[in-house]
Amino acid sequence: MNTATRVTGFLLALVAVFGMALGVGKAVGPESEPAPVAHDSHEATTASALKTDTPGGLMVSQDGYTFSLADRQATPGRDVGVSFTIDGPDGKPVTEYDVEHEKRLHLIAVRRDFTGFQHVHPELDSHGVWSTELDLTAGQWRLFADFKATDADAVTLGADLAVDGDYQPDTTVTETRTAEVDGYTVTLDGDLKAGADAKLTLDVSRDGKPVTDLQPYLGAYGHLVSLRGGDLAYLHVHPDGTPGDGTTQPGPKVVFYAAVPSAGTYHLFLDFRHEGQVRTAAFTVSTAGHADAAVDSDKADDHGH
Ligand SMILES: [Cu+2]
Repeated sequence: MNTATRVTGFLLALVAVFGMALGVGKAVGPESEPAPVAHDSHEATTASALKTDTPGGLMVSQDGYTFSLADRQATPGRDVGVSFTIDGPDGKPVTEYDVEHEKRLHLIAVRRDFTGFQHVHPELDSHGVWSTELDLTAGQWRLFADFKATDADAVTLGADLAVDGDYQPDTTVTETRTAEVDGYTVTLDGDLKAGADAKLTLDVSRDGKPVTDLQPYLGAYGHLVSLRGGDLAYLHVHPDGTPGDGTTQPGPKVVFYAAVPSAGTYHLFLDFRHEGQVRTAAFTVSTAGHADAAVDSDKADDHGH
């Protein structure tokens, strides 16, 4: 049972007790007419007060759309064929999508222990079947389909893919603010804040020299995917500023404003493009203060390091 469910249950119990108290008050009062039943309105108020936006990627089905993998199991390999459909409210595969960030669907694959990450753009056939190839190692993988069906809201659905073989999960969680990839060094500056926008500055250099000619990738100088430690809640963040807007520089710094949903540890993956190739830099950062701090951005500020 998750915290929200527990809290809801507790509040509903309170409402029930409160309702009974009202009933008792009425019963022993001067007028012995039946107590009005107020449960429904109380419950409705309580439920709406508790409703929070669920982060993306936690559900396989949402708003009538279902992420349906052709196979939930795969064998490891460099070019493993993966296909799936997004089934719509009528139960049939969706064939009409809106283009977002230059693509109709973004597929992110991450091994659940964060040791593998890929961001690919599958091909859609006329029957609504998406196909791509992934580089998969043995282990439990989470696939995220980030898309907007035509005439519907954008949504990110998540589905698990089990990849055969023995593997040792990497359970170490180490704060990582400097990433090395193919001779590039990317540093991350800024602190995440629970429930509030935090400015994150990513700085790209190669051989100690700042990279000042980043290339637009999918309409931006970088794409940042944030996955929450523990459940892989998904957040896709775009940089502040657009290539060609007259003020946004092509590096070495790329600025993002990210609002993570709760206190905790987050795994961040930056996709950037330089000299025609897209690379991914991976970071691990916790919200300011302690990872188990209350979900309260003011308190998180007080604990800042
Ligand atoms: Cu994409």
